[in-house]
This record gives sequence, structure tokens and C-alpha cells, in this order.
Amino acid sequence: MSSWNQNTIHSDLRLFVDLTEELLRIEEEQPVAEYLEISDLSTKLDLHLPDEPSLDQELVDELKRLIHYTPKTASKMFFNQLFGGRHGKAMLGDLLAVVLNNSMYTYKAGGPQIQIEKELTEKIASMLGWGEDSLGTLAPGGSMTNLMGMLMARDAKFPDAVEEGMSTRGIVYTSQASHYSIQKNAAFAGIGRAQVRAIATNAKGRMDTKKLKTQIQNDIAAGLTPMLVNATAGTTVLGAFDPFEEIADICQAHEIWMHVDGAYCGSALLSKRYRHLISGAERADSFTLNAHKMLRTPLSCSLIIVKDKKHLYHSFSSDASYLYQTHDDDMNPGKISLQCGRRNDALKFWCLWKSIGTSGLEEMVDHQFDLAAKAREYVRDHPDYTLYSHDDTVSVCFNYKDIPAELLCNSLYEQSEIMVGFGSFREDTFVRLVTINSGNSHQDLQDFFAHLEAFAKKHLEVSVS
Ligand code: ABU
Repeated sequence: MSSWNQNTIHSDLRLFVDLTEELLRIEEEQPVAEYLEISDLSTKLDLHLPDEPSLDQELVDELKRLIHYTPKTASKMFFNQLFGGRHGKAMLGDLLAVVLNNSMYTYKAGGPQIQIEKELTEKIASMLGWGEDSLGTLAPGGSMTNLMGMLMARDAKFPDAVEEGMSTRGIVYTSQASHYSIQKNAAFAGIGRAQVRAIATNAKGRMDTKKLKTQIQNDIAAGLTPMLVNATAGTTVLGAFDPFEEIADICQAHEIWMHVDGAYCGSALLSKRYRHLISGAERADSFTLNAHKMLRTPLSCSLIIVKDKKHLYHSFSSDASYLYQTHDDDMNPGKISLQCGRRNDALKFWCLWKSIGTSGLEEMVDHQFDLAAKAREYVRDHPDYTLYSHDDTVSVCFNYKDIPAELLCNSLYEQSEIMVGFGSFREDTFVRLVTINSGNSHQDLQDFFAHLEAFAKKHLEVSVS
């Protein structure tokens, strides 16, 4: 039998387990992958696609090399982006979703997986205090769920836009510290980047609502139509929370859609201790949360919940007789989706939630804030450090001695020591440590600082002094 037609699933699964065991071992021994120059890609790896089948052993050897050189995002030395770590139960759910391979547009194709998605979105809606009119869905990443919020805001203000396109300018407001998807999405949505007002923040990186109010009044006076305020729960660099109550008052007064981009830290919703940080978010029209950030679920798992489901249907529903052949719209979530074919991102989050309960998710969130508090304490207590971030965030921003953050972070990466990035706020650039891997302990954070200091002493202090 030709190799393309061989059923090797059982041996492939065994191979998968072996390779995963090897990955876990490597991750422990060498938490940061060997740095691979782009110019060395073709000499260290054989990535070209052959005309003829490869021998099984050749493929296995190549996969092992690939694992060796791939960044280890679940290791104890990965602090580079707003995700990290790995939870076995979430991973299990995702692996099952891959094997089951459903597409989440219809009940016919997804069966009970559709209900799993509904359970998740309904649970989050109920935590926001939203009732039966609310509805939610998932899309591949926070940029996309933010896009959905923006499209619904556009269509709520300009109901004809879905048929006729935009004929009037609608204005979008977001803080200067918000995620870059807002500008990108304005371009995608036919709104235009020029219609996005970047509202200044206060010293803690929170949107300045006086400036927001003034900007809205100026735009109205100029004959423009305010359409959306994007409020952020966890800005990308400082991890700041916008003042949601004040923003909600302004949106209410001017009939503007309020979207909460909680991709990074909207999960504070699950914590009794930190829920106050998003107080007022329940007054929004739409709310985004990424379980692949604070909730240790594999990429990607981004949810958007909408207070009134009619907006999801208005913006996203389209008929397709070859697709929607059974059941009501209610169980055919393709009707409220940005996509057609859609992978099952719900099962991994559901599997995690089912296994550790809401209380487990809450402890996970609290632990990340605890880790950040300890890290900030360390930075404050050590005169060689300067702190730039604030309390009640999971971003800890600092500089060490006079070493430029870019030099420090890039050297740590290129010498395979620590994966951590840098960020800027106003005039300052600094290391951004994110304590988002709830699998880390306080000792792991101590090790991070010890490692960084030893590395700087050995490699950088002389060159910058
Ligand atoms: N939404 C992901 C942002 C990437 C980062 O700041 O690490």
C-alpha cells in the first residue's frame, strides 16, 4: 500500500507520546531553546518539502530536531508574551478536539461540543450579571474577538452598513495604551485608522476619561458620529485597567457601544479578590476574555460575550443552504461567527474548568497576582532596580542597573538564558515581566531575578559601565 494511504494512527499516537515525553524532559533541562539564527535554519533543520515520501525514521529525527530548536513557552523561563505554562487537563481537551475534528458551525457537525461552547459563554455571561438575552462565541484570538466587538458597534450605530457599506464616518475611542488590534481592526472594518482617537492615559496607564469626554464632544461638534469606546482590562504593557464605571457613564450619555478588551486580564472576573478591578465592565455591550492568557489554556481560546444577542445575529448571520440544514439558529453558531469552518477551541477550556472548578480558576488568577506582588516587592526592595509598573497587575516592569532593557532582553534570549521582553510607556523603556504562568512558584520568580543578575554581571555590566 502506498504511504499516503496507510493507516498509522496508532503508531503515530505512540510516537506523539514519546515525542511529548522528550519535549517535557528537554523543557526541564534546557528551559530556553538553543538560539537559532535565521541564517542557520536551513543548515540545522531540513524543512524543505520532498517530492517522494520520507523514511519514518527520517521524519522522527527531523521532528526531534524541530522540538529541540522550538521556543519552550511552557518552561519556567518563559515570560515573553501574555501567555505561558501548560495545564494537563486543558491540553487533554485540546488534543481530543484535534482528534474529534469537529467544525463549530452547526449542531449537526459539532453535536454536544456546541453545547459545551454555550455552557462556557453562558457561565461567563452570568458572572457578568448578564441575562438570557446575552450570547457569546469564540474566535481565533483577542484581535478577532475585538474585531467582532467593533463590527457590532459599527452595525448598531449604522444598521445599513451590513448591506450598503459605510457612508458616514464613525469614530472609535481607545486609550493610547490599548492593544494594536484596535487600529488594525478599524482598517479591516472599513472604518479607517484615521477615525480611531487614541485617548491619553494617566500616569498609571489608565484612560483619562476627562480627555475622552472632551474628544467625544469635539467630534460631535464637528458633525462626526461617536460609535465605539474600547476599554481595556489589562493593557498590553503595564497591565492597567481602564476606569470602566466612568467610561460606561460616558457611553450611556452619548449612546456609544462600550466594548471591554479583557483579552489579557478580563479573567479578574473570576476572582473575588480582584473582581473590583473590572467593576463597571458589566455595563459594557461586549466583553472579550482570552482563556489562553490568564487561564492556562492552549492557544487560542478567545471568547466574546455580548449583552444582547441580536447584535451578533445582525452583524454575522448569513444564510447558506448547503450548511444550515437542521436545528435552530440557537444551536448553529455559524450564524453568529466571524468564520465558516471553525476549530473547537471550547473543549480545552471546558475540560480545564470541569476538572478544577470555578474555585480552581479563581486560585489560578489569584496566584498570578500574588506572583506579581512578590516580584514587585523584590524590585522595590533592591536598589539596583527601578520599578515602572503599579500594584494590582500581573505585569511587572523594571530596569536593572543602567542596562538598556532591549540589550538585556535580547542578550538573555540570544544566549538561551531567559525569554522576557521589553515595553515602553511614555519616555521609558523597561523589561516587562509577566507572571502569567500560574504553574510558576515564588521560588521560580526568585530564580528569574537571580539568573538575570548573574547573567548581567557576567556579560553586560562591564560593557555598559
Ligand atoms: N495580544 C498579545 C500581545 C502580545 C504581547 O504583548 O506579548
